[in-house]
Amino acid sequence: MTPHQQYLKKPTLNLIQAPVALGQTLEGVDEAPSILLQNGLLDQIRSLGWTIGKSSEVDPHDLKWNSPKGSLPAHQHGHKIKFPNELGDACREIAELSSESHREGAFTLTLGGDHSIAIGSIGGALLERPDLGVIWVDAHGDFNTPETSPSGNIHGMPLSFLTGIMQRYQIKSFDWLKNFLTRDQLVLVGIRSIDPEERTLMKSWGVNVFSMTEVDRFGIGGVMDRAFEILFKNGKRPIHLSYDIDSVDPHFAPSTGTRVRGGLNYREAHYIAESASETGALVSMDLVEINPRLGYVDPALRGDTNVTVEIGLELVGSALGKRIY
Ligand SMILES: [Mn+2]
Repeated sequence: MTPHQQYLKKPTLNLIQAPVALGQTLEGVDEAPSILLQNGLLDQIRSLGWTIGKSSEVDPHDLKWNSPKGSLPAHQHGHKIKFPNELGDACREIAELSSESHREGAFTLTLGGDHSIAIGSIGGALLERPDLGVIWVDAHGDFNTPETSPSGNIHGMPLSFLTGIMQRYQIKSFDWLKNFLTRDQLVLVGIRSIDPEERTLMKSWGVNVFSMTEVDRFGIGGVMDRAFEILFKNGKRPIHLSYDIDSVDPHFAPSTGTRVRGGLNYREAHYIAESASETGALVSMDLVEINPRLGYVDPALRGDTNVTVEIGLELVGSALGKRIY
């Protein structure tokens, strides 16, 4: 069986490894791409009928906290934002690979790293596909700005970059971002932790949020039906799935940096990826925030790493066409 998604020119998948950790403060999230590969990611993708095209790795050289550029946490405009220069450069590199892959008409899979990498993968995709719809699966809002963020960590800000809200801070290292998401291009699913001022910003921008409360109320099927109603309101469009593993309940995905209880259960997590694939419009995916190191520190937690890597691999499989029946 050959996989078919209507906006792709061929059943080929290009892989972007983005071992980026500077968007947050815990070591290890940069190790996820290689661990996913060691655990059979490519064989699984091939077994679903895809051909592996180009595999690229973003240079992790400058992406450590003691980076040779010596960029200490940068505080711009009197507000908090950490490592904007390093992350702007890394995301530009990811964006170039992503836009090239979208132009080629292949499926684009980007492995983080922390969620800051989505500024690159989606920002690059938007250069080729300005009408891209995005399903953002997350425990958090990811809508912070240097003014609303308690930490200054960019992994909590990617949607402010991608919606253009961040333009007013004139962060030069991100000036390659050209196209931005509008309200009807973005839905958030699985949300359960939002910073107070971030919430105000999200409400004023008018983002479509399906929090865990809506998952309880409508079931995950009802939530995804409503999500696609919004994204396809004016007809079909290509879809990107940005999957933060912290959306999944820590019981099923413990090895991640910012765990929040009350998340997606195992089947809900899969249904999101399956339903995105079933639209026939899925063109790209991010898988981010798996931190294998959080399972290494304590040998007793070794099993945590294994189950988290495993569910990450399975979610990619579901997005690429794996079905129960
Ligand atoms: Mn996130």
